[in-house]
Amino acid sequence: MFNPVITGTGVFTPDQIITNDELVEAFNAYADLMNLKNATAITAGDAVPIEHSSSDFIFKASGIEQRFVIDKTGVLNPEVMHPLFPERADNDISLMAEMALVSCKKALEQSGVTAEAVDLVICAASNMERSYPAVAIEIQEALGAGGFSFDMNVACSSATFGIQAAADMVRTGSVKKAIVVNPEICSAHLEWRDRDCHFIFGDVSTATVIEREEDVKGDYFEILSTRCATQFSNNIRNNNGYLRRSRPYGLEDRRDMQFMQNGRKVFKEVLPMVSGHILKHMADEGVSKDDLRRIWLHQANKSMNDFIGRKVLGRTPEPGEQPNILQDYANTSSAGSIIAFSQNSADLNPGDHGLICSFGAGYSVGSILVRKH
Ligand code: CO8
Repeated sequence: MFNPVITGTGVFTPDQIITNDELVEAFNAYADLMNLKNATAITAGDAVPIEHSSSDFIFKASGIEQRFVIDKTGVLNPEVMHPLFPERADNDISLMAEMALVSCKKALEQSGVTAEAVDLVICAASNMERSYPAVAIEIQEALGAGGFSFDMNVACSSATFGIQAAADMVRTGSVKKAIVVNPEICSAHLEWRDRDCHFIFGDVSTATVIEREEDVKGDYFEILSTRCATQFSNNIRNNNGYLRRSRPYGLEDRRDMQFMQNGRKVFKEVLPMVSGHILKHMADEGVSKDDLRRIWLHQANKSMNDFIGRKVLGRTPEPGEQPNILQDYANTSSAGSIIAFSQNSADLNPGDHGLICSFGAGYSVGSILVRKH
């Protein structure tokens, strides 16, 4: 058996930003356009007008101030309301692999590992841009890595579930150096025309290098323990899939072909599940709240994170104990807790404990207990 450790992380951030004000302006223009189009039906009481969105609501309800996206022109065009990506030939690198590559190279550079030495690539994300061949295998090829690769989807928990899978394989010796990469193009499966959720997501890619402790020379985090749990729920769902052509609705632009959620229920049901999961994980590993120097949580909602932080620590977390990045990135699905970890872990001292935790659709929750070496 070998001790699995994290030696590097990398973040690819798109260069386009949509602020809440820009987003709301575009949404409200879309709402006005649709209400004008449906004026007769609205007046007759056969249709309800689309209500305006508001930056104040978005910030108060979520803590989000802006999001990074691959393409803002389509999203902000009231006649389009989704990103527009140029088509790529099968021989060109795919969009997910292109983003993934940037984050992988940064993570490898931090860990001092060459791409050729990697013998496992897991592409763990909320959606894959195609069914097969696996995006992970394309990333492996583009990186020049060896070994084997596969795709994995556990929605927002994909990164932690991927890290558990990689850590277990490093521990048992079936692989030596793994990279878990999370290219999240959330803008393509968000319904930008729905004011209840149009502000929630952004695009990003994160990557984490996991290897054997005995092979490492620089700084690293020991992976002390990992834990994953799932419990079926329809409260976060997307019905798009390969059976679509065989259904009566075919290519119809139906609401359930994009991200859907019952946000209030998610909020209420996921909070006890996550805080209970973390407390049990810590208790089983003999790590007390006073041992925990930092918590890197999934980045969906500031109030949710504040609540979990208070439950886990038994008090309001001090600034920096539970860093949020959602104000800048919004919810980036599985990548959120890894961005928080990547950007807020360099200052930890040897012996300090921390916990990475993600949660979301499924429901799913994954936690990784780490110790700075
Ligand atoms: N502007 C103004 N008013 C609004 C807006 C808006 N944009 N949206 C809603 N309102 C109104 C509502 O109509 C409602 O009005 P009323 O009280 O008159 O009925 C009022 O504001 C309050 O609305 P809500 O009750 O919906 O507001 P909440 O306070 O519950 O906040 C949130 C909404 C922010 C969505 C909150 O419920 C939340 O964060 N819930 C948890 C969400 C969560 O964590 N989800 C996890 C999903 S991520 C995941 O698992 C990955 C999935 C795969 C990735 C998909 C990528 C696209």
